[in-house]
Amino acid sequence: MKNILLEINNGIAVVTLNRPDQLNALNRETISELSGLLDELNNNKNVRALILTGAGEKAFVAGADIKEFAHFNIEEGRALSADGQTELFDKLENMSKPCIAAINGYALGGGLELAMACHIRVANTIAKLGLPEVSLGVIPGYGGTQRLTRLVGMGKALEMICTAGMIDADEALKWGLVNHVTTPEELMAKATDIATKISRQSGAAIAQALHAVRAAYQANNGGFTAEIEAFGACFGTPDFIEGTSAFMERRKPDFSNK
Ligand code: DAK
Repeated sequence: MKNILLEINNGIAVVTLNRPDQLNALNRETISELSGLLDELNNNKNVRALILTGAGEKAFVAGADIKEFAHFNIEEGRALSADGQTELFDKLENMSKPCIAAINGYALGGGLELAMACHIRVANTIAKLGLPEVSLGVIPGYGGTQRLTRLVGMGKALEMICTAGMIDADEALKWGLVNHVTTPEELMAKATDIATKISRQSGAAIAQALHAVRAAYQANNGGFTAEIEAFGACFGTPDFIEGTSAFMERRKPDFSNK
């Protein structure tokens, strides 16, 4: 794998997204590598729990790779959102082993969506979490509108999504978006501690527990389809072209609101 590091110790797989010079932004290649790795780890009987984290000091994952998707049209946007959701984000949520996001810095856009598809989240004190997609003329397209709403409720979800703002780790703890906050030095130890406790329990029972808890939300899964359609529609707007161009040109966007 080019963009992912893997270490397995005592039944715990530590998966590190490794594009630190791009703040571990998720490009197609990384999504595809991670998708294949999840299949392998889910089938590996020696692995009992996973920890996902980002390489470097600054970021967990700073989002989907804006440079890669800036030129997509409506159809490509819609298709990619649908593929990404099934290929990676749903797959992660549907794993039969608990996945812990160790959020070691920015978790933005697709990065926060990745953390929210994990089952448990631990953040360090420098973490910043947000869904800034509307600042680019697009909306969260990897399940973020659904998973954030489930985790923190509609009011807080709409505030985060519509302001494109970021919150720090302590605020995320108050919102219920993360389970624990640690110092940067203690982050992996805390995640490992949780994973170790998991690894001492019955794996068969844990797989069933994951299945049962997920079922609490499956009665009304139509929101994911609505998100894909709305996400695709954004790719045809002048605001999307302006938002992504402004990011790449390192300037503030001047939206026409069309
Ligand atoms: N994509 C691509 N490159 C990124 C990136 C991103 N999301 N975030 C950072 N980088 C790159 C920067 O361009 C820069 O690269 P070079 O210019 O050095 O080559 C490098 O990482 C370091 O970033 P900065 O120089 O900007 O570092 P700062 O400390 O000054 O700022 C920052 C850190 C996190 C505040 C800033 O980098 C930032 O605002 N990044 C963008 C955050 C963002 O808006 N993320 C949300 C992206 S939207 C999709 C489905 C879903 C989505 C997209 C598509 N499809 C189905 C197609 C979801 C969309 C998103 O995630």
